[in-house]
Amino acid sequence: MKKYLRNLGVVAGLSLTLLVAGCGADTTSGDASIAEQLNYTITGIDAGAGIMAATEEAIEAYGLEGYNLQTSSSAAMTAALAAAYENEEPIVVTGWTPHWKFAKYDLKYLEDPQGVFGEAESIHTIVRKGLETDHPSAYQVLDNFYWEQADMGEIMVAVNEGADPADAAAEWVANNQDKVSQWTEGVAEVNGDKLTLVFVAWDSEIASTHMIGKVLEDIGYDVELLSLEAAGMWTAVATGSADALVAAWLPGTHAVYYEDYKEDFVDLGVNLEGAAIGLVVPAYMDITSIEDLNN
Ligand code: PBE
Repeated sequence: MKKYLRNLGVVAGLSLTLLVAGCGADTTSGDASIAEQLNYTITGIDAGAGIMAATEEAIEAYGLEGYNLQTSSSAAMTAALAAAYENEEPIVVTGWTPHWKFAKYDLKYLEDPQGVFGEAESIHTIVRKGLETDHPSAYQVLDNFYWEQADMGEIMVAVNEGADPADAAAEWVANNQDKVSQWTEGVAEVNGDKLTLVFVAWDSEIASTHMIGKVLEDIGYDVELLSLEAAGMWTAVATGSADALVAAWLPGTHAVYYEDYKEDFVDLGVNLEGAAIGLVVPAYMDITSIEDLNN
């Protein structure tokens, strides 16, 4: 009987500890290290994204070996961010700009003193060889396409608020005929020629691909938008099974894909400037640098 009581005491003590540990999963907790608070987890996205390879490099470079980079998807990452943010819980995600999350939440990039995530990036338009001869109108529009972060942001925010990407893109095109007409000016209309645009379901690329697809439709193309993994997207254009992508993050994020295929596509240059990738945390977290993840 005595022994039984003692065991009960141990169990009660244990559950109390568990309870306390459970409560400790927020940033105000006293003793848990940053790594413990984060459960040694970096919330990632799809495996083929350049930012995932960069994060693996960062784990190595900053000695974060205990951490696990979780592979998921853009949608799962933003869902995890939303849930943590709502409860002011610690979280670190693979993040990038442009992205609607910075408009919706108060977030910060962790400093990257070793420069693993590189400097500012540009997003390029890449087309298959032969597109200029086969579909000169599409080639010209894709070559002319250039917009600003705020433009892409309008579509991304609308989609995040529940709009269908095609509807949000069409609305942006309707409201921005001054810009769109600069891309289409003097371009001959076509009559139902088929075009395939490939992209990855990253929020930024969902926005840009639907937008340019709508512009091409408006000059008469029959446009198919195909969502693939990152490697598949690059392969499709390099092998000519797709016509174009507007989702090439350079010079860093997609360097591996670019190098692999650089003889096999045409780079039409920048369509958006000032993009960036890195590790992102809510502003309420009391850390400033990737190095602090070791604390
Ligand atoms: N991203 C968005 C991609 C490129 C566009 C940053 C998630 C990547 O990491 O490959």
